Amino acid sequence: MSDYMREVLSQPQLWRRGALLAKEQEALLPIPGARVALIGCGTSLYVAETVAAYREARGLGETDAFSASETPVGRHYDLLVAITRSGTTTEVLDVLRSTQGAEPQLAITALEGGPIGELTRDRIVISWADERSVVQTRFATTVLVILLAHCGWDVGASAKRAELALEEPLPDHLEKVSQLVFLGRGAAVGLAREAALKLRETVGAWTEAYPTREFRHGPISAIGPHTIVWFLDDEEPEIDAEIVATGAHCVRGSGDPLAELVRVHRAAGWLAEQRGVNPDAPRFLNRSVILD
Ligand code: F1P
Repeated sequence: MSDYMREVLSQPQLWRRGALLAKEQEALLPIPGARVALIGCGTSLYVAETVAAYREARGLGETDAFSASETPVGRHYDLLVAITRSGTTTEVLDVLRSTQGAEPQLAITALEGGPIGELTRDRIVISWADERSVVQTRFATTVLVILLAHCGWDVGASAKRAELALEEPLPDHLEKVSQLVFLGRGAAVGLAREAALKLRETVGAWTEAYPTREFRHGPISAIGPHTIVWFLDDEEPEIDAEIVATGAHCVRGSGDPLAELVRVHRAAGWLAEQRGVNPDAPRFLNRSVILD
């Protein structure tokens, strides 16, 4: 079995540990009402987007998410949360360096020490969720559950649902389609983007992701029998008929977007196997992007 698949399968168990850690580390996590910015690159950016949408929807305070490289200069937040598995990503370290002293910072990482350890005082280090894979799954979703649990997400229910997602049949037509489009609303938008990234990283698939209501505003023109449109949540069921009318295949899962992401992780592993691709050796991708 690939490292990638082994790590995918370990998620529900790690999520339960993550939910406990959220309680233990409560003092480091954003207090209600605080203005918070979350930053990251790649997978970590989509984790940031998901948490930002959920926290704000729960009325816990203004929450922004930025790609580390595009973090606006000169804004003030009560807390800057940097998410980075490797703890070495240049753009993330640059933001931490340039905002040091201006606002409190929290790093969530898998790395003990290293550059991130030198730069930040407050850290949540989850080396037990680290991965051998270049492609992130369980580190990212464990960070997600720590931050979502802190905002009231029922992680126990998602972990149970994810256990089923590890067994459930994968969607039909997976092997035949050439385009996969992921949709969702609210917190599921970031998860849809993460789902799309996973299939690009593992099998180089043509994937896209949008907020569900955005999909009618152009992207729907490009789909047809060659497409699976896969919803991470159960919102907006009335759009399904419009999708089916194009000839595309519509997939909806349990409605729990975190658990559905796990089904997407499995789909990526399965597709890799079908196509003879090694998910542990993604094309042109490194564990961390370190710029000169
Ligand atoms: C983020 C990242 C991942 C990507 C790949 C390379 O790194 O860009 O999103 O999937 O694994 O690294 P990090 O800052 O979270 O270590």
